[in-house]
Amino acid sequence: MIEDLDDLQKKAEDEIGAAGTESEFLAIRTRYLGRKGLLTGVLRNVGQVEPEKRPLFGKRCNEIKEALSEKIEKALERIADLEKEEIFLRDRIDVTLPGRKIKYGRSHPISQVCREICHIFAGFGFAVVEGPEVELDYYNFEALNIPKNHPARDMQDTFYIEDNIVLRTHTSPVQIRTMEKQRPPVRILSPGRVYRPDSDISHTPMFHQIEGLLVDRGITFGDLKGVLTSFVSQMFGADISLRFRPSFFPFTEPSAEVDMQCVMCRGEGCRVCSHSGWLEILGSGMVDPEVFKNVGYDPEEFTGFAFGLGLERIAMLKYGISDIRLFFENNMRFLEQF
Ligand code: 2U9
Repeated sequence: MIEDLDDLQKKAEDEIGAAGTESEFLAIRTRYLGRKGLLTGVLRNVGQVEPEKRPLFGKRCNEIKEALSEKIEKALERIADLEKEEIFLRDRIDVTLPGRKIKYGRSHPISQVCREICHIFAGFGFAVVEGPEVELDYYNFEALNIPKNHPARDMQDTFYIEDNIVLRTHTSPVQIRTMEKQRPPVRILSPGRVYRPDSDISHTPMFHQIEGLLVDRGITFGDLKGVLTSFVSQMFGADISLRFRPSFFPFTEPSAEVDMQCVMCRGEGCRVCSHSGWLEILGSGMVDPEVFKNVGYDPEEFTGFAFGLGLERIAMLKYGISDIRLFFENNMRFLEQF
């Protein structure tokens, strides 16, 4: 029996000597020292050994077990060390290399201008409200007092999805939806994308608008002038003069187009302002009583003003850009300038 143990140890040590990989060592460990291993099996059969030889037999068994175990564990440790070394060599970095420059992103100029305008009007107490870009004819035209035969409703001026459904041509539907849900006072700003089938140096089929609406008791044209004048002086400079030209929109009465002194030539006359000294920047007016009736407000009790401006136009004036299409080409050399 003891001789069998010597053979077993010799065989195991030969196998350990020949093994090289982690899985080979683990297999040897299982084969000899595992729960159903050869050495474990021999120990379990100690009852078959003559009683006087049992202590010696047990001692040998344990010695062999410890010796094999130690050899295998050492080999496994060596393999793990080698693996670590390999990973270290593979993943090591050259800390003396110059760092890679991080490219910072930035907001699109239209987003920057939008945020700036929203910020100025937040100072007057206006809240930002958004709404759907695919709109019902009712919200885009009907509720805004735009009659059935109005040219703006033409296929040439509006993208139709279906008979009754359009891509909104302005953000005014948002104000109608808000007034339907809420009683005055209303003080809202609605920025967003709008769509019109136009395409040239100053028109793109999709562009951005901001519209504002203020409704309360006793609101006058004087309030409109005060708010818009303060807005322009914060946006373009305190010394910029404004002029209000009479105009017409179906949803406001009276209506006015607002021009500011040319920011390029300060009113002297230049190419940008077509030598007039003035730049048109927004449209505005007192909300038409018909619009109030459509949302269930009593026009005898409430008055209000509204205005609308094109963000691309404001950005073009602010930064001296002459072609609107630059905003949509994603040319990095253009965008990096803002
Ligand atoms: C409601 C009532 C009235 C919004 C207004 C304008 C005048 C206007 C243009 C500016 C340049 C459109 O982007 S643009 O082409 N807008 O001139 N917009 S008054 O009036 C409203 C809006 C909502 C309920």
